Amino acid sequence: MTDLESTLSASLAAATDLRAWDTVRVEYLGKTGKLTELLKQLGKLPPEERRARGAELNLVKQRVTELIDARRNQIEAQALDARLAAERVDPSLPPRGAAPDGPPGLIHPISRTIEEMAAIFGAMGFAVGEGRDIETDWFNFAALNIPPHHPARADHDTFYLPGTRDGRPLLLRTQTSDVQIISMLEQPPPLRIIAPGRTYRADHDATHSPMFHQCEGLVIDRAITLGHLKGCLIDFLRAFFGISALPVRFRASYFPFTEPSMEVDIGWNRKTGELGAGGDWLEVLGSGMVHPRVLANCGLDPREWQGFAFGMGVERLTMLKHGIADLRNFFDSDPRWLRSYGFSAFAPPLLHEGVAP
Ligand code: 2U9
Repeated sequence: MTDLESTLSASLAAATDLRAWDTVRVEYLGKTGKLTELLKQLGKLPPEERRARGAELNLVKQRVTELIDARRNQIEAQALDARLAAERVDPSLPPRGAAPDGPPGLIHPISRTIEEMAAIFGAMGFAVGEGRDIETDWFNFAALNIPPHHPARADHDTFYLPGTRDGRPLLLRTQTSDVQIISMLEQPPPLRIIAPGRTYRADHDATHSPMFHQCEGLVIDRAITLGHLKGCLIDFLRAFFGISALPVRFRASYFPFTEPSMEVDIGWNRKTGELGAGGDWLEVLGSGMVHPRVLANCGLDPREWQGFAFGMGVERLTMLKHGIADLRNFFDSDPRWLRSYGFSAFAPPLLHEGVAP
């Protein structure tokens, strides 16, 4: 090791942050740095000495660069360790202001259902997408082939907001379909996404809340058929309700954004409310093959790409799964209710048995 390298090592050891490190780097490798100056001297040597000295200095330069780079990595790693130690989060701590021996916080059943949906569809290769609660009428209606005079567009059903974006009226989204529209516009197919999130409709009674949650889904690929739709939703419903032989029925319906469209029912017993058997049918979600006009609106050629879509109400599925009778409970923020219907943050894994690989 040359003298230059030993003094460099000492200076680097003394540099404990990136600013000090950079000063040392410039002192050696900068335009007028120690090593740069030595290299400049080469030209003044007689040709026969220049070769040997040049080779020697190149090796020194290589080692100096290695020492300097290694110290940078070390400083960065130490800084990261310090940050990780300082920012450690202990999720088992009671919330600030709560009695230290008070009850722990619980996961709201709506959040839990969304996590379960993400886990089940995630196992089938779906990603979770996010959109915007405030949308324009193009993303919420026009792109979805919902015509200008469709009743859903009326302001007694939809919350319109003052102002415009891109010259189009603003509203609170009535479905999470903006997520799929954005994905189709921004990402090349194939696509598999679910879109859980808040939605809004001008409706308020025992079974309707002006803000509620939906989870929609979309698959776009070549040669996607109704068979894929049925297999996917049957697997989802059986996994979600944890009933491996849950009867599932597809019933023809109509939505402007899918053709054909189908409502999906599960078997239950109307008298006892028990799911899975009993000879009665209960509607749980809507679905269909994406309308060619919706694909074209998002820049996809319907002769090349097909897909299926579905939509479900998160509150409704949560009420059915856990026997919750009144929708309003979800939004009352009553800790006594949450203590009996909430989920521990440390609850066991989200996946039920029986999700198709
Ligand atoms: C794109 C194309 C098609 C999503 C779909 C439904 C059927 C449906 C309701 C269920 C209960 C909403 O919460 S609810 O009131 N939804 O019946 N939704 S197909 O179709 C799409 C979505 C995005 C681009």
